[in-house]
Amino acid sequence: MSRSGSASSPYRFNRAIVRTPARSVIDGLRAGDQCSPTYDGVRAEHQAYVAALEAAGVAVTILPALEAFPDSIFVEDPALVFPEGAILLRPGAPSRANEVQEIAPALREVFQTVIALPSGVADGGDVLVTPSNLMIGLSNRTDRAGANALIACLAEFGHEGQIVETPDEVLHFKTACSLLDEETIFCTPKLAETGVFARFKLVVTPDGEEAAANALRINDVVLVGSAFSKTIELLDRLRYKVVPVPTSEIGKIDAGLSCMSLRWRAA
Ligand code: CIR
Repeated sequence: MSRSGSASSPYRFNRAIVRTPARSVIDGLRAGDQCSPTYDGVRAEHQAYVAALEAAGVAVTILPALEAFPDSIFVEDPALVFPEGAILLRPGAPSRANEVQEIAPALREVFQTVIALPSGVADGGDVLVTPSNLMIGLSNRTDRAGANALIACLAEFGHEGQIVETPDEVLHFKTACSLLDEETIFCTPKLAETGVFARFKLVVTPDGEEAAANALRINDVVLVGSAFSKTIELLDRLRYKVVPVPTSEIGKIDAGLSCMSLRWRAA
């Protein structure tokens, strides 16, 4: 397969939804004891991200900030979207559960079919869309009940789900991996060692740059955190068109590049 991808490829997008960060983003969840990001820093990173999506050919809908939900900038987690419709998820962090009601009206405006996960918990950050199926990582945010319920929801859209394990000490499955093209995954050495990506070619994150694994392929480019110079050099050498985007502030609250948008290809 070429590095550009076919029309139905999982990274050909022309629409995206994002949400403006709230001032409360400084209180966003984090697993470690990292210091808080600044609001201005997150806002600047968010603006750079939206500009990168637009430059990649995506029309971006920007939803208003939600002060009551510090992590609501991470719209990837409460829903999954496809050209055929959307699935409202059940985020695993209690403080994020009601983000679903907040994003639902925006999804109902653009998708004729919107279904809701009936049980369990599941975050969009645990779902990696590949050309052949959707890999669903079990994590602290996605349990087996949620993953099984999600597989049933995916079937309604004609998609297949596969349950996999998320390595310990990472928030979401996609914290540790991303799709570079239809046959290549970029992931941490720890995730590579599990063998879960046996059907793919693998590119492994350089030493000390494991956090770069949450890159984002959009159309012809790969967005990569701008602090990850070894990753940028590596992917550049492999002839990907790399677009560095700043992520050091959102990184303090365990986020990366996929988290800040819901993306799909509209007809
Ligand atoms: C959280 O813990 O939920 C947020 N601070 C970060 C969410 C990142 N989302 C993602 O990886 N999909």
